[in-house]
Amino acid sequence: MGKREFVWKIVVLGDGSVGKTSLVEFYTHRSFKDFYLPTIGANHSLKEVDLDANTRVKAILWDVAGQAKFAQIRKMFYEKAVGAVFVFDVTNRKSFEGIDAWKQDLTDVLGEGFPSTLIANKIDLAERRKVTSEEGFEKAADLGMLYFETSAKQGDGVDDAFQNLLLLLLDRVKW
Ligand code: G3D
Ligand code: MG
Repeated sequence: MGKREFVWKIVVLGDGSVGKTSLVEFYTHRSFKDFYLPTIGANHSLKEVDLDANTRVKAILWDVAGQAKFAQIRKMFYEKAVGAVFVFDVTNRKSFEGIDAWKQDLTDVLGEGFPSTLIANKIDLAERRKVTSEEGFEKAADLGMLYFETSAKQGDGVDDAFQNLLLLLLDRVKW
């Protein structure tokens, strides 16, 4: 059997400053920068992963700008995505409460049923935490998402979060 290769577009959504760019940067380049210019428009980064001996995935991660205020621009950004990563910051309750609206925004364009992951980021800031693991987990269950907790700064949980989404996507194409 020959090797098969998939190219998947995955969008990374969430409020400004929750760590979207940092997560993508860590996952694709193993680096963390303390200072980022706010994303303008969208960044996209490529990650190539062998999910099994016969399966290579090229994941193109689109990291939306928090300031993408225009529905028409967001729609272009979402088009042809096969999966989504929703991110909130555990020290910012408002970013957690905003997740439903991000999900709805994407659903309006893609329809229901796309595989997605909820990421609770910045767990290194434990003393400033405003959202519990239970709340995060419950939200993910309600919205039909996987759930992972990460620190893009320390790298904790980042690979797991993305890898499990890719495996879920692979499951979909098998059937
Ligand atoms: P965004 O792309 O969602 O807007 P960024 O978010 O990736 O630009 O990150 C926003 C800020 O949060 C950055 O700091 C970044 O360094 C910080 N950050 C991202 N992830 C983590 C994390 O896991 N832990 C901690 N402690 N900080 C994180 P600045 O200072 O540039 O605003
Ligand atoms: Mg950004």
